[in-house]
Amino acid sequence: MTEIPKSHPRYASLVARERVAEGVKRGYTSTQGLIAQGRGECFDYLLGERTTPSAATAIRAAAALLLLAKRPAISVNGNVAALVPEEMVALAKILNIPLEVNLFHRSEERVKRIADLLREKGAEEVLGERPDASVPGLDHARSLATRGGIYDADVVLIPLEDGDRCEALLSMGKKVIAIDLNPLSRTARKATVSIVDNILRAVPQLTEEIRKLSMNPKADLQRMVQEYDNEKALREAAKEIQKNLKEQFEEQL
Ligand code: PTJ
Repeated sequence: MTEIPKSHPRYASLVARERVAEGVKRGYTSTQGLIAQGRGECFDYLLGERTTPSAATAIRAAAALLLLAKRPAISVNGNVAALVPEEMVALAKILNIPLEVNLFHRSEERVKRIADLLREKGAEEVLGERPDASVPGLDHARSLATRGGIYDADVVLIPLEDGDRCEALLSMGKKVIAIDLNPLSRTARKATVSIVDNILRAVPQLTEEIRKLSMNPKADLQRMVQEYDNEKALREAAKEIQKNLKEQFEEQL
């Protein structure tokens, strides 16, 4: 990987870019994943590259939803594997559930490489190499699912994807948590809880929030989920973008 000096003003963003480029070289990430990263970077810039108050609220609601779930599941694609493999393993561990590799640009080789990477990072169980079920209504590889994993889950975390799987999972009666920097994406707009934040910041905070809330009474968690309004959170994210842009330009005038 290219050495990025810590003093570089765009250090975090450049390191993330290097990780995704390295993911392509090592065969975890699709070449299309580079474009997805670019789109994410752009929205992160507009949001001010920080966890906004509305994203923090969404992270809390997502933590409560995952703690209340009977069978939560976590989906991992090529970008997620390149950016936060250890952090996804830590999240799966605190929830005591497997990770499931699910790819849009699926190749068996890439699924295996990602599963091996997650195992190398300490994952106890990785699903997705032998899918045995299919999410109805989808005619692409993302429909592939595993019984005991995404297929039977009541709550599914789907980071970094924009498409029709969110709706298909909702149609199966599941609740869906998205992590997506683009508040306008189809997935963000349809999900039960959309965390509009960079996955690099969101996943460690989600794990920490789960740890903090794990001793809370069930009624408290239920209240947090009930009080959460995804449409409102997305409106807030759009307002944060407007506010940030305004401040940036006012400073320069
Ligand atoms: O590995 P595969 O084959 O499953 O493919 C993965 C990609 C990401 C290429 C595929 O799912 C795809 O094409 O996704 P989209 O439609 O580009 O959607 C990705 C979404 O993630 C976009 O809305 C981006 O804004 C968002 N995004 C990108 N990078 C980040 C992000 N959100 C949070 N954190 C990021 N670092």
